Amino acid sequence: MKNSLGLDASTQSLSAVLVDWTDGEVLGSWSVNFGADLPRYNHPSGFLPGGEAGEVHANPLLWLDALNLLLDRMKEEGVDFSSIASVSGSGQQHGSVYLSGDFGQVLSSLDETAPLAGQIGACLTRETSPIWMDTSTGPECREITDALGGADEVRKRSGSEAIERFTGPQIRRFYKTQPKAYAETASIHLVSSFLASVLSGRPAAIDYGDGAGMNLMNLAAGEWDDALLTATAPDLRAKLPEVEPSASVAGDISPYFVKRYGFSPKCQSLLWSGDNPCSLVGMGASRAGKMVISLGTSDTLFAAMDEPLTDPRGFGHAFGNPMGGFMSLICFRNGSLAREAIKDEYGLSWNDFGVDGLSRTPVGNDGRVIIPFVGNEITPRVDSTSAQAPGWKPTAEEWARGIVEGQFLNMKLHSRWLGLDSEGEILLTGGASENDGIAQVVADVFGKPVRRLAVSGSAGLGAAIRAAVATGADLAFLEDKLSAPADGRDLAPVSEHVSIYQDLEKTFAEALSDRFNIS
Ligand code: ADP
Ligand code: XUL
Repeated sequence: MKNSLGLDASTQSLSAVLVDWTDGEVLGSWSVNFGADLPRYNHPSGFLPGGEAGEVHANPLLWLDALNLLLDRMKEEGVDFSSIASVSGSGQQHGSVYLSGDFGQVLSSLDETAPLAGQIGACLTRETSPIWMDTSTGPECREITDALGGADEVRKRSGSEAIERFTGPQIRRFYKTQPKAYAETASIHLVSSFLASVLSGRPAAIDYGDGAGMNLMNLAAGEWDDALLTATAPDLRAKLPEVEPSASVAGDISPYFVKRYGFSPKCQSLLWSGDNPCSLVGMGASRAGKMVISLGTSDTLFAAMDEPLTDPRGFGHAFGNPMGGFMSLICFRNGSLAREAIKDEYGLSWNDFGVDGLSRTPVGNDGRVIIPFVGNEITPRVDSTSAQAPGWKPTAEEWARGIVEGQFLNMKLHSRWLGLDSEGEILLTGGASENDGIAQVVADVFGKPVRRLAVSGSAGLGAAIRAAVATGADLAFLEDKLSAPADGRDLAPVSEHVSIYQDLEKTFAEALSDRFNIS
């Protein structure tokens, strides 16, 4: 057995990448899109539309049906599951799944002739899962902060201030709004540990990478933090899985997958981690010194760190690095979905955001900026219902340029605390990184060369690499082979554009401050 499988349960899709770790080759990749492939769930962008008061939820049964569908498709294509020595995964961060005391028993006696959702569904004590886009927990964040004696204390312990989308505040809101269902909940999993449990046939631990995105783990100790647990909800310790290093094996793969798909009973099922921590590994950036920007549903910027540096302004985070040490993470909620909203509203295509499309407008839109928050933003934390072009009526083409420029000016402004200015280059990944026009704006705004990898799907790849390393493969060899930049796809910053954006950063900061009274 010389292969490892990486699964990526992201916001909009579930993907798989199969890697041969002796040769360092990708053997294939597969994907199920939640909106297009499972329309009966009515999750066109991976979550239930129409949530109120900032709520954004998804149905966890969708993720289980997607897992069956993905593996069914791979089987139909003749994938030899018995060649897989180890499997791990990457989950969208912060989302939580609420389960009854039957979960363990149900997992250990799954009937391989039936889909997972029908069997595990009976264990849910909360029908839907709040996901990372949920901004409904402002009051709960304030309560947790007050109980700890201030934002600095929460940040010192957990690596982040109390954050709306983080799991702890979400759990508190559930406890406050549905106390009976909370009391009936025996265990609370992250998306990552929920799916790791399903694959292992027993409840799995939460790893340091994803566990740090809960406002419940003490980052320095790598353990649940009693003061944070107490401030969040009663009896919470008993409802949480253990927290363990990311490289831990959860167990042999569940007999369900052995019998239904032909996995070897010896296949090792590893803990999963969050999508950003896995992407750090997949991008070959798990050692300090490389900065990654991911343009997925959210836009994120992250880098490995030896020490857990925290953001004094409270927007960025310190998480566990799955390969040891820590990582920084800044997340922008208005990522791909904001670009898509502008594309749809102004009748544009992705080509209009490409090199040719953007060449129809001057770099920097003649010194004018767009505030790119189509919906609520988390970095900075502002409520907004539409993007803004202060004092100006942009054309459709100016909107395309302005939204992208605004997004990366905002990203640059809010990543200064990391002190990464001297880092040599940016590693770019995620769906929108394929677009050369958008990637060039990244290079020009940051004034750094941009490199993209030959393999797409860095989170799934990172999960496959983590699984391979846990069964003896060499990390440096795999990074060298699998996380190699694609030939001819590097982009250099254009110096005239760099100086335009240096000036525009100030204009953008002023526009933000005028509109929202923040810097
Ligand atoms: P996630 O992993 O968060 O589910 P992906 O990294 O797969 O997301 O990125 C999906 C997004 O990529 C889509 O929502 C879409 O907006 C964006 N995308 C895909 N192709 C392009 C393109 N050519 N130009 C810009 N954005 C694109
Ligand atoms: C990170 C975050 C998102 C999700 C979904 O803090 O909220 O990036 O992990 O990708």
